[in-house]
Amino acid sequence: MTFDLFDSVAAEVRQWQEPLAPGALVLRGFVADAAPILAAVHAVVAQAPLRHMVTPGGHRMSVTTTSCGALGWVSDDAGYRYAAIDPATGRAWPVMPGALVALAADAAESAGYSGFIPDACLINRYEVGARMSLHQDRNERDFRAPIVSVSLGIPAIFQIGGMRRNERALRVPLAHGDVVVWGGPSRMRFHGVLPVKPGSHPLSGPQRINLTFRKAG
Ligand code: MD6
Ligand code: FE
Repeated sequence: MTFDLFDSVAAEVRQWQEPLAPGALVLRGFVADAAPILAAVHAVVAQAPLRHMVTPGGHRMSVTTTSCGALGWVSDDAGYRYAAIDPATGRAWPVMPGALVALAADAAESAGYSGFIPDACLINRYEVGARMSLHQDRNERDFRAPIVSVSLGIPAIFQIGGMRRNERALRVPLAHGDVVVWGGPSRMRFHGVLPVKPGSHPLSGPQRINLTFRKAG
């Protein structure tokens, strides 16, 4: 007798959904096998390096960022936008690996958003202390598609607020393998990440890796 059946049942019962607001939820433990996802991320980073973007206000962001897919997210003194060419390399962004497209589509489907095909995947690396202040995602052309945000590595506290910056935000602890999806009536909610606390994860070391998938174009 083997424990295969037990293992697969155990893997499934560690996945559950937590509603956050209408159209927004956390898929706990959704990434069942993170190793191929992180391998795909490393392949992208080898072609399009992680770098600190600068906000239009001239502040260097604490996270390092790259992208894959037809469009990548960029920020500089001219503003936030999506671009087909990586300004760091002068080349198109790397093709979005199939494992990432499939993960995003599966997560969206599980959250009730069928037919989600991302054309942009932002990769953010948070080292200890890195954060992202409350903001809305509003540079995408079509707000009907949700945002799918995958957390890997060390934990972080995600904030999700209302449609105005000054509305009180929920604090949602996110662990390795959790996926947050927000769309529909929650698509324009302010959100952010509190400064990441020291920690270590067997697959990522002292880092949090966040993947955000969008339909940007
Ligand atoms: C996160 N990132 O890194 C969430 N939004 O956990 C974002 O919300 C985000 O990285 C807009 C543009 C870039 C981002
Ligand atoms: Fe965002």
